[in-house]
Amino acid sequence: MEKKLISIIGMPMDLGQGRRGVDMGPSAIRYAAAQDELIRLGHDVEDLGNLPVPSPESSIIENQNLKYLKEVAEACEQLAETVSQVVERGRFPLVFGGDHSIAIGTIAGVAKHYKNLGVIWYDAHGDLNTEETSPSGNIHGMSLAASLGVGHPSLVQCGGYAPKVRPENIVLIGTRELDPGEKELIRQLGIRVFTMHEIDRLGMARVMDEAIHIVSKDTDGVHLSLDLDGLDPKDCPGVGTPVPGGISYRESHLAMEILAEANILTSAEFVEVNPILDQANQTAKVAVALMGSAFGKKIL
Ligand code: NNH
Ligand code: MN
Ligand code: MN
Ligand code: MN
Repeated sequence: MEKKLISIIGMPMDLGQGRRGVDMGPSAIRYAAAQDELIRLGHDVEDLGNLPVPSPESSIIENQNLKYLKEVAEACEQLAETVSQVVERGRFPLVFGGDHSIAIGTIAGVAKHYKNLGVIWYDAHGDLNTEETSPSGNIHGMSLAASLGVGHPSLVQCGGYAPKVRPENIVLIGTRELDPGEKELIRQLGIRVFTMHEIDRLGMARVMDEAIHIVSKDTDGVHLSLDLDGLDPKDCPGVGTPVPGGISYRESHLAMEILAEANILTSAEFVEVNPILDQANQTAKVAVALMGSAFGKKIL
């Protein structure tokens, strides 16, 4: 892989979901030596530090169906601005979460630089809820819907424009838990979903080949949004909403290696690492290992 100019941005967000600790995700990923790993692979890496995100103690829930809406929306606006500046400087935005609500900001910052952005949503969940369909009111379960232009205006309009992505340019990988409203939206929009069933049946190599075909057809950029709960909880215990029967460590490395070979990524985020729920920072270490593969690390 050619040398990439990478800018790390930390987003210590935990307002988009219900459990404390995911705000320490960026520190945990840094502690697992993300920057060193990328530098070892020959890339130019700068770390822009963390953006300020309010804590739950200094915030109030005004709407149980859209918890911390104002705070999440404001923080995502800031992230969008920072990410956009990184792209303008010709660099690759690499965002460390934080819960998955931050994807609203990352994608808002990236998508305005592309005519058609492809998105790979690597996750146990669809994150395709709205305030009407969400069982929890947690915004981390709404971030892909918002990027598609579906949901509350404060989220949908992040960055001042909408939608960010078209349904035909996104793929979900590793899906195994969808709420009824999410299934309906998937059917309505015709989104391609590679559930665990497809991964078991076709194998990860074929799934990635098909996924890459979809996200790179008629697109000029591809964003990887990797929720660590897409992996099996045995490999990644440090996540807020673990779902058994997930993508294995090896399958995930293969997926990242195939992405590196295709060389299509223009931005990425690694989210939902919760060191409080983790075992000896294992989940952050997996995140860094996968980053290595996505950025060109080979065994031989
Ligand atoms: N679908 C559930 C919700 O919307 C859970 C979402 N949790 C996630 N998403 N971790 O990736 O509340
Ligand atoms: Mn998610
Ligand atoms: Mn998830
Ligand atoms: Mn397309």
